[in-house]
Amino acid sequence: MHIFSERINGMYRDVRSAINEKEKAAVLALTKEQVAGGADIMDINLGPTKGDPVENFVWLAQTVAEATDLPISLDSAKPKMLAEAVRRVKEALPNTRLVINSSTAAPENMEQLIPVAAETGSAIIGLTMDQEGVPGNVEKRVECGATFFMAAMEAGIMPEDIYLDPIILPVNVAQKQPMNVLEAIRQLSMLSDPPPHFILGLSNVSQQCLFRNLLNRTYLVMAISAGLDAAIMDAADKDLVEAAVSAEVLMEKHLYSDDYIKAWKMQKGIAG
Ligand code: THG
Repeated sequence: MHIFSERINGMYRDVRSAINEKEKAAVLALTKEQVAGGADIMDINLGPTKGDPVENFVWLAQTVAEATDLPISLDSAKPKMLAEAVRRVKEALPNTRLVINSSTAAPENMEQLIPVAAETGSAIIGLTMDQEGVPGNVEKRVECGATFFMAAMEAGIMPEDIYLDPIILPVNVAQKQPMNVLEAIRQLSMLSDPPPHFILGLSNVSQQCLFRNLLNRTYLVMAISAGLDAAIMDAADKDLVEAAVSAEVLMEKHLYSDDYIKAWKMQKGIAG
């Protein structure tokens, strides 16, 4: 399971004010907390912050890199700015692995971002949508996922550096989507051997709902059983992380031992 930390996101008020004021302390503390919880990759998203977004990305990535050597995922829906930010962050942190989050399968979007992934040796996330928006059905998700995967492979990016994201939306506005997303993962898993990775912005599923943690945790386990092997999620949510590890033990992805949670932590080099 590749745990992408969702927490360094300007959508959260503490992170937003840290970026706006260029105050490192909150970002350093949150990064350490996410790493201690089991994060593998630090996703960073500016949210609605002030100032030059490229400069903000460089500042935020450098700050996160003061607290950890983990890979950093640059998260933005603005492809031109994101391409520039990835190049600049790579210059500033040449030894840090980067993930581009994300491209869609729209041609102009892929043209801006896939070459930057190839150039900077970065992994890349492809959303299974195009210029027409998020598909309402499984077929269109699968078609967009296949289009993105082929384009990335043609640019020389290896399957292990490609993540497909079938896009989960809040269950309270689109209740058919959670199952459509799982079916898209199952179908896209058959695309190639080895397959790409499958990722979701997990907390989207429970936005504006009661029982957020319970919905996140339940859906994560369902998605892992369909083939999900990465998620943007709160690594400080212990019950969530432990549910993911348990699901993977039950799928024989980790060897069972009586204290399998502790074994998993030791393997990752985190305390507990
Ligand atoms: N796919 C990909 N990237 C993504 C998403 C995705 N990046 C952004 C998002 N979706 C994943 N990250 C988050 C981060 C936070 C929340 C949801 C998804 C979240 N935040 C609280 C909220 O909105 O209620 C903030 C509450 C607060 O202000 O404290 O839920 O799908 N590739």
